[in-house]
Amino acid sequence: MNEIHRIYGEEIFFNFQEYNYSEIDQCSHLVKDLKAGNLDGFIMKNVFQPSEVEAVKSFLSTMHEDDLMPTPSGKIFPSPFAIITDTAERLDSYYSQLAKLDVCSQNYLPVATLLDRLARFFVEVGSDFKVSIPINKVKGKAVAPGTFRMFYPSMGGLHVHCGNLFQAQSMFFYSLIKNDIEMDGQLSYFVVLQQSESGGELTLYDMLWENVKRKESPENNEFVIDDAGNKIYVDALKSFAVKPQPGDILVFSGGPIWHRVENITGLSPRITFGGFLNFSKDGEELFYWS
Ligand SMILES: O=C(O)CCC(=O)C(=O)O
Repeated sequence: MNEIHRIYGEEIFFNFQEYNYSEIDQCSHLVKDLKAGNLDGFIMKNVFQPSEVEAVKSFLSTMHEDDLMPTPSGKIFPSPFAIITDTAERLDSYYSQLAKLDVCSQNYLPVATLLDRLARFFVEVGSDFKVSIPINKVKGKAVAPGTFRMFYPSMGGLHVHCGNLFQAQSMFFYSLIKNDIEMDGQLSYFVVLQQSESGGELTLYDMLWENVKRKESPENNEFVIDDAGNKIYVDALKSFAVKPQPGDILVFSGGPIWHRVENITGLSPRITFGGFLNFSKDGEELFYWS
């Protein structure tokens, strides 16, 4: 059988590594390495068994369309923090969606397994940190640990972005968080539940937040704007691709590294459960959320 290449391209110019969940005992330093900048990303293979992945997908297929929030390239559940812009109403709507995820995890073992294993995984790879989900100080409740993201074929994937841009755009959300989260250099994570047959890979560009902090519009997928005001066309940049497989978890420096999810060109949607990670300002804690 041909070996599946999860990290590929002419030149892998960031430090991206692959591990297997069977060797998790030796991986407790990975988050520390990401924080120190010695590592830029890693794929932990086979964190979930194929039967566990299938069970979560079966659960998703039973969800009501109304519970899935449309996005430019598919659907998301529960609502992402980006919807909390300024009003209490939006905060209520965020929490009413999140309550549905809580109900699902109480009633469906596969969802509980997903959330529990993920929490354990972050402790395993981030053993130097206290790991938790941030608390919203208005509601006194944790925010979402992650979101299910469905990317449908031919809808364009996820346009070029980096996490620091999102964090800068969502100041209101962060002002409502009790914990002291760093506002730069966040990490991204996602669990793959279904890969598209073609397309859907994550492209990482040789371009960092320290030089480029702007886009013309969120929709633009061709160029970004550097600190001197020049347009940088992403197709002209060096890049490589990462395509973790169902059951794998990818964690990477999505805050500073500009990246995008390629258009899905196969028939099957790409399905992930993911979010972001960052440290407390004193560097002692690790938070994850979406
Ligand atoms: O959920 C995904 O697959 C996309 C992840 C991503 O682009 C990000 O975390 O910034």
